[in-house]
Amino acid sequence: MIVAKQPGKTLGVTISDFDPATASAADFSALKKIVHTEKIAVLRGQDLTPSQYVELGRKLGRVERYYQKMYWHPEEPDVFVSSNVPHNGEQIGVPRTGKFWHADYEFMPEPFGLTLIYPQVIPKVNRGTYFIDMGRAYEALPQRLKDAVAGTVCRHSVQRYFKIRPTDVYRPLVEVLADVEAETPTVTHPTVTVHPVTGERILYLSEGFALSLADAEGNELDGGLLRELLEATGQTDDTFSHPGIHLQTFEQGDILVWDNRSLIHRALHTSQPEPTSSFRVTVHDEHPFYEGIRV
Ligand code: 7UC
Ligand code: FE
Repeated sequence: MIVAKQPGKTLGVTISDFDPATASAADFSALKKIVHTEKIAVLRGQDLTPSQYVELGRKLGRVERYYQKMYWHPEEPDVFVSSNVPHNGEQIGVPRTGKFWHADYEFMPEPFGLTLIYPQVIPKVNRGTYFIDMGRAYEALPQRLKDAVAGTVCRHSVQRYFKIRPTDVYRPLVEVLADVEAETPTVTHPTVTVHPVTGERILYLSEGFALSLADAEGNELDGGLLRELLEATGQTDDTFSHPGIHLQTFEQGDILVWDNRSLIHRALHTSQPEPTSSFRVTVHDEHPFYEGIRV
């Protein structure tokens, strides 16, 4: 495999010769290893149909289909569609997804290790996705904050970024919120998780989905600590100039594969509306999401 660092970037590599149709089992393992260590692999020059794309996901592990139908690709339910570009004259998937810091499925009991994004229609002005490596972010915390989070847990929910469904029109928000809590009850994960492959400690929380921290006995901690952690890791920086923030750009034919255990991400803010569409496939690899996870 031809693997190259990205000039001027501290995160991610590009792979210019990965052909999913001919890659061996050893190549798929090597790719996963690269994702676990380099955090982002950009597979260049890809030209896959939605079903070939899902096939690529299956070569990496067990594909997780998004729990809400309104995101599904009409022909391939294992493809999550983020799009504001009509498909055969109709809305396909959901527009403006992920415009907040999060890890995918952070609000679920068992998140998946790998996220793949295959941009289809790429904006000309605002292209790219922001990432923060929360393993490095943990490492960089002052000792005082490392001590404060030791042994704590974090509660996560999709509630603030749940997208109103067409069937929610005219319903009271309180009922929609009750639906969200019934379908995706608030989950608890350790605030600091251990990566099953690299052994890194990761500060597993985001501005979008983290609700609160609690001590080992389940007593909720003062909200100030969560606020401080979000700030220290760059998640409250609306100029996106915090040193921990990495902007990953892409071109037509790129597929991004990233480590959803270590990275949080956020769709780029678009100053003007532009056509944009991307296909996502998500995969559980052969390792637990974090060491000691109860499944
Ligand atoms: O519409 C969205 O921003 C999707 C988000 C609520 N969930 C994506 C995920 O995989 O966690
Ligand atoms: Fe996402």
